[in-house]
Amino acid sequence: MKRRDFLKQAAIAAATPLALTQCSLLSPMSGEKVSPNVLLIITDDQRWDTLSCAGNSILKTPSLDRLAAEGVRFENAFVTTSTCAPSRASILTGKYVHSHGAWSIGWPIPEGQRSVYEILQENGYHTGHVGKWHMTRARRTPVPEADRRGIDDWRGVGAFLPYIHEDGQHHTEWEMEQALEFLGQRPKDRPFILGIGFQAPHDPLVPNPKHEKLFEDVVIPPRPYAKESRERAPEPAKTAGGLKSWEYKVGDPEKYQNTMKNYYRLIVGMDEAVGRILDTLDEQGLSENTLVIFISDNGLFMGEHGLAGKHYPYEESIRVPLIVRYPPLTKAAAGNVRDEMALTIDVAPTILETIGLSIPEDMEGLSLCALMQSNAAHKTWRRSWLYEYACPSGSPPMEAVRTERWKYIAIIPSRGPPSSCSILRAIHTRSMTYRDPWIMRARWSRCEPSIRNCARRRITVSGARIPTTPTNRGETNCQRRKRKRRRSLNMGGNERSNA
Ligand SMILES: [Ca+2]
Repeated sequence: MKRRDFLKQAAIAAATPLALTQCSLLSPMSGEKVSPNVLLIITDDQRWDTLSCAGNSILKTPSLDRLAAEGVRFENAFVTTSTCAPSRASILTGKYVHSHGAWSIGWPIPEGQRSVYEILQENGYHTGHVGKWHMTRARRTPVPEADRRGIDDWRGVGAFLPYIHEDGQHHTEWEMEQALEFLGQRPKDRPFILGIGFQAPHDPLVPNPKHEKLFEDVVIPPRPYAKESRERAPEPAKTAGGLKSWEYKVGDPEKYQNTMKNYYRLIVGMDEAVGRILDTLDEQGLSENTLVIFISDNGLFMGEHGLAGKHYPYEESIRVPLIVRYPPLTKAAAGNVRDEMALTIDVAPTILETIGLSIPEDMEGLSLCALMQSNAAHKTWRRSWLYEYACPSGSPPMEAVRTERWKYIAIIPSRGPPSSCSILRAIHTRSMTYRDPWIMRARWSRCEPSIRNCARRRITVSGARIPTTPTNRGETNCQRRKRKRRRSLNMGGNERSNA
């Protein structure tokens, strides 16, 4: 067998789902295997740094901290497209946007693409969805049945509802009640998947009145958003729409304080709702056999880079919280924080592998199961990935490639069909053809100069060094990698420079 064929087969074997015996619990009554349930929580526009367990010293998120302590948190989690519907479609299909084809907000998942709900439904699962969907042209309700891809118990909203309902109830509490009702009413003889699309903390920032006094006496530290940084914003973001958004949200210190505090208050409300749902899983005896995944559909700028939205592939916009808990897999690694790059497209493969179903060949994400089970470093995990954006929203089409240390951003000068965003994609996806990371790495090393050259031909290019950020252990990612390397070599002092 040729080395290339051997490596490819080895890679396929590595991607084979775990044996059911590893993932499933045995029923105490019958002794039979019990299929895992799935709870998929997606928040809206939540930055990665808005968890107390991720180092935020102002915002307290005890429920999500608990989930992280009992599961595994990915501190380098990213969206492959930073806007609502395309990102959610990537979460549900396990594919980049150029593959699933839902390029813009309000676009349904195209026919021929399957959501993870549909796959589980075909395998006997009871499926439910609560809250924001957005992969439909319906803004509120009703959502056409054809757009509810694989949902038995629909409690969804097209896109947005007012945060304060006519009866005075806050939308986050309504979403929580719907989730609790689903858990109470589900058929007890079948496994379930429940998706919750919390609208919080998306605009307009209207918190629950009971949280209005929170952070009153706190001054949120200013971010690097001084007026002059507005001048350094990418040219397309200096249009009237971009300026209006920036002025409205963070245009002066008072606006910045109001924006941040209401954003935090909405997250507090969401965290409380998550706590109630986790408690209900406990009460119903479901926690041990339920895979819980918590992620956001994109991050958000709060003035950084002169921006106050998303779309652009800078870290604030693409980096999101990601926590996974499934006790049969994560118990041995509970509380662990992984620094491998995890993506939205990894969610669906992770669900399928946890359940013991085959991952379809055309899914482009990787299952996170291997990273959930131990503290051991994963030597063959992805070292790069592709970012894509081509949504008619006022921001230009963009592509980026992020490696562990660098990012290449191409802002395409003229608006055009998605096919115009093709150069980085063509190079990167060609290198992704092989799941074998060693082959990919070899190809990638040859591709990097090409990407640089392609990118330089575009109108706006930045090759940005990825900033090292303090982790919740008080050390930077760079220091952490060095510590792990020293530990693996068991010989302190091997501090090869990362510069
Ligand atoms: Ca969003």
